[in-house]
Amino acid sequence: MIFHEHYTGINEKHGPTEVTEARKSLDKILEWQGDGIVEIKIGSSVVELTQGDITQQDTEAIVNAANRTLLGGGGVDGAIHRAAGPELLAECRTLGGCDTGDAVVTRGYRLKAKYVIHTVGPVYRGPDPSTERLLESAYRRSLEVALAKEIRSVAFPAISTGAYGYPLGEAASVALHTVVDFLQAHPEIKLVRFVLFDQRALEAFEKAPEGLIPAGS
Ligand code: AR6
Repeated sequence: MIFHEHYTGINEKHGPTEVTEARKSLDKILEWQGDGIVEIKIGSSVVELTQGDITQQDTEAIVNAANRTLLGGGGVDGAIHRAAGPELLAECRTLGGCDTGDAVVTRGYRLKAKYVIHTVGPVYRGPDPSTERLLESAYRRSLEVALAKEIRSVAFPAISTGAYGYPLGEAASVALHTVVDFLQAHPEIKLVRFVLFDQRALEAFEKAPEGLIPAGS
């Protein structure tokens, strides 16, 4: 029911046509691949859900769950800086930070990914529509930045679900819905891969699309 309420919220915001399209796509999307990857087809694009380490991804860009200083931290942020090498921090120092819900891009240095898109998710302090909008914005701005760089494949971690405390189920629902909406409008991006660090996060993301489809539709 939480998911249904969230879905209704999106409905109010984006209008009925887009939601109907999203519902249709989500309805036939979950495909279980043999190697433990779940695929969701959105037109000619694909959303993948997989368990793993974001620093190892070979997508053109990986997304960093950063903080507003962009000067590093723990979690995904620490892992990405360690894997990319000190040149990444040097470039981040030139950027002057990033607002919550916004995103900026740097090179990937020693990573397989050519680019790192740094976004800042909200700190969770209880259910609040403005917090949810900031999480949506973090995903959407990351994809807008990717589009502007003509990046075609992007890997995301579960933004805000670690140090920032966003509950996994709610975060998964916001993340998937925002990405699906974006890919429907921008088929130039061919692959969005959610790289979930543990089984619990993967399961939350696998459950999210079911919840986005109201019962009986
Ligand atoms: N690959 C994929 N996911 C990971 C990895 C990894 N290598 N490591 C952790 N996770 P967090 P936030 C998962 O805390 O909540 C930093 O200090 C983790 O299990 O990295 O947005 C920043 O500098 C969780 O599900 O990011 C900020 O200060 C998810 O990634 C702050 O933390 C996000 O956890 C941002 O907090």
